[in-house]
Amino acid sequence: MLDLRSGFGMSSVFRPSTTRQGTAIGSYLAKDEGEGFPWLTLPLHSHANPPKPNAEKPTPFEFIKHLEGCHKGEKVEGLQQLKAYLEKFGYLNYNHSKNQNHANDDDFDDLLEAAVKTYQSNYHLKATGTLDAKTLSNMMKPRCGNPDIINGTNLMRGGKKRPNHGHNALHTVSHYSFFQGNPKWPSNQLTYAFLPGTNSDAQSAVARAFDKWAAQTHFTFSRSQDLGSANLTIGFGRLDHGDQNSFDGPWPTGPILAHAFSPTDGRFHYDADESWSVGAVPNAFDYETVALHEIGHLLGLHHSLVPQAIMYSEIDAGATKGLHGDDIQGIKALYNIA
Ligand SMILES: [Ca+2]
Ligand SMILES: [Zn+2]
Ligand SMILES: [Zn+2]
Repeated sequence: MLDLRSGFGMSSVFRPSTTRQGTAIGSYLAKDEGEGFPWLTLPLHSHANPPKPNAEKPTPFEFIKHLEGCHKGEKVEGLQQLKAYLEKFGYLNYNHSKNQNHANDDDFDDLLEAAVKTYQSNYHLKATGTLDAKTLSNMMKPRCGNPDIINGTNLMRGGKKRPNHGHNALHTVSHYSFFQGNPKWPSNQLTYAFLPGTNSDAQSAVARAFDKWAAQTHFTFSRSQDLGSANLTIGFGRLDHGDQNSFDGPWPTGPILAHAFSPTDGRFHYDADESWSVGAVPNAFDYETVALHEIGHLLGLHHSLVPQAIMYSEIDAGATKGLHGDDIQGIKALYNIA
């Protein structure tokens, strides 16, 4: 396990496999209330019933295969894992519902249908509530581990009201978002440091990503050797790495690539199990592209609805991406920069 800097008051004890809303990656939530995201550590075989953690090698979203065409009223093996997926990213929360007992079963109920519709809206898919092929394939895409919805607030706001007009109609519209409560940094001079074991390719890429954000904002970022005092810390983690937001092994089995905490927490972790690259390399993920996204979180941006924005939650393999007008508008709005 990665040796994270000390002094967070974090616990890495095993958490039971209950999920709840409020697992959002945000300083005020993750430190005190966050619980592990258990679904990704479970075997995803749809035939594993009941699931036996670590009993089998996970396969890439095996449960997805059984779900195409599923809709409300059906009971299909694998829906339980789908619920866990949607719960992890904030779309579903049975805890405050009278249907609480449906959290761990394969019933396609009203709550699940509503969650699927919201997910479809956020990703510019037809909001039918039915698990069509496009919806399922979108769920298999590599993405950031931060949830899209925190405590029931759809951070990718506007998604519900936005019909799918195709890609061209969207790129001029701003759809950036902030963390709940709009947390931000009181200082514009931030320091960053790397956790032990961070390779030089990653360090260089992260430095370039900081330069790109600095060029578009009022921030300056300077490298520090002192992990204890740095505002921002960057490193790698694998599976449960002590911050109660476990990674999930390599894509495509584990679609989460990285995550970062909201201001003023400052932590940004790459999933050590992924294939990383400098630049666009097939089936690998570009350090700098992912760093640009996660630094956006460190500064206070949440996910954007604009697919071209760096703050869009999905990050393609074998591709690079830069800052987009939507990202710049977002950071300027958060910090009131003219
Ligand atoms: Ca992963
Ligand atoms: Zn993200
Ligand atoms: Zn982490």
